[in-house]
Amino acid sequence: MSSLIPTSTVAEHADRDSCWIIVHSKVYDVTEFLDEHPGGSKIILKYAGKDATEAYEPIHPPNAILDNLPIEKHIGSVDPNTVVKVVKEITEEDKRRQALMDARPPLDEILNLHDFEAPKTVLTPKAWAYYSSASDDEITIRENRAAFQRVWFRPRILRDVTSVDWSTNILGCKSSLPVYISATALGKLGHPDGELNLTRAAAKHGIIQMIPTLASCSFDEIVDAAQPNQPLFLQLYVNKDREITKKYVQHAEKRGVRALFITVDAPQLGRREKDMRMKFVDDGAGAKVQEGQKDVKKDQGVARAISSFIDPSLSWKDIPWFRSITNMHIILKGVSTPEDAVLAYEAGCQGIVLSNHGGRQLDTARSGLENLIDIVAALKTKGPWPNPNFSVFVDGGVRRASDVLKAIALGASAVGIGRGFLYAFSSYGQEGVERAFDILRDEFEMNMRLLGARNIREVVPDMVDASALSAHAGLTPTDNLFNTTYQPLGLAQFKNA
Ligand code: 173
Repeated sequence: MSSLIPTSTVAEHADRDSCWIIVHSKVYDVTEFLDEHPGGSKIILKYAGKDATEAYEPIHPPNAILDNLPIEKHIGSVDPNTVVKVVKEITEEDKRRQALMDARPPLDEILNLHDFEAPKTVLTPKAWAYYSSASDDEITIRENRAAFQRVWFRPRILRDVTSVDWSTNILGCKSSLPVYISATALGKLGHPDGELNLTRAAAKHGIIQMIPTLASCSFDEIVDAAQPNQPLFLQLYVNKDREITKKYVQHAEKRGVRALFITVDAPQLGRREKDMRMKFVDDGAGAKVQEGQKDVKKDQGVARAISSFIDPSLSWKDIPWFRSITNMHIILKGVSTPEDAVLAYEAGCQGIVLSNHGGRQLDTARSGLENLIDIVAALKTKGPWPNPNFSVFVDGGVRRASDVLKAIALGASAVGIGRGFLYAFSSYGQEGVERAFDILRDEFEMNMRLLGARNIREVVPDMVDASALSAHAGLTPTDNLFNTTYQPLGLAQFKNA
């Protein structure tokens, strides 16, 4: 074993000519990486010769260094007891956020999933920009909500709805709601416990969590926090190095993950301008441009900065390879057309998620809800319906049990919610997520009674009128709660504004 490096030695490498940093007691020589760093060199240089763990952790997946820094630059370890934590100075912004945190609405006054966005300002501006942003003009993220409002209920009456049951089965796993937690990256941007808030809340409430490839917590930390036999799914970004992907997938299967959701709508990440602008402000990038530096990656935002490993060459030809490396269910996440839905079915997948990635990828892509109609019609021509071997999920814009019931009536097996739960734990930790589940449960009870459906199987196509769903122009009532929480895009900022 190599000997420990004194922190005084690390401190000698504290500038652009020789820059070492400490992360989780490991020492890295990042001198040559400085100009490669997607977040710019300035932020690394701030920690040159020092411990950067606190700044690193919330915005990097756990293996970011392993994936990006050649092994010979991993210099060694320091004795954790000797590391002087760089005490982050408390800024005015931190104080403002703490005051807001103290004044958050009490949890029992949070009555719906939109309410979790009311305290959005407790998030750092960077977190809010990353989580809330969507691509280009953010038309699709808003359409995801609006689409639900173009479907109307046709409730049935006098059906003895004394007892109603909204539990279901998702890919062979019991679920207390017809809802699963969809994958969202970088949970520690919102809360120090990151994705573990979801894992713990899901365990208590019988909900299934989809673990993101780019979680802030490591895959094993999340699985370790789960209860024995707690069902978990895995969202997969496919690495250009297929050996890495193979190892990751097989490890997940060994650890009991039940289904693999391969993201297929992100060969390149969308331009999320709120996120990109935040980067501009944070790094003082405007000033750097004036200094004549050409650090082209600095305006890419958090997500783009960490997504360069994703393989844009992924194709239908790869599906048999996935089948050959795992026995988990394979679901394609991000399908939008009947053509691709049928190809997925014929390729032997076990399901698809009709998703536009929360409006973060191709802007003006249609909503998953709207696509559901044509896709179900196409699948009906190919096999039994409902098909016990092929599930159709929808995500995007779901905030209410009524939204979920509309998707189920139109043929979805279950529905994914990403941001709703992300905001719940960002503002209130695990308790927030549990509150979100309770709220949904209440909404399911009421809506199913009023709809005349005693269980999920009784939520049928005749219970909705979707005739307006494909009308993209026309009057849709204003969704007041969503409009209050929705933050409009801003224009370019003047310097020193
Ligand atoms: O939507 C996203 O932000 C996302 O999927 C992602 C992809 C790569 C890196 C980080 C997040």
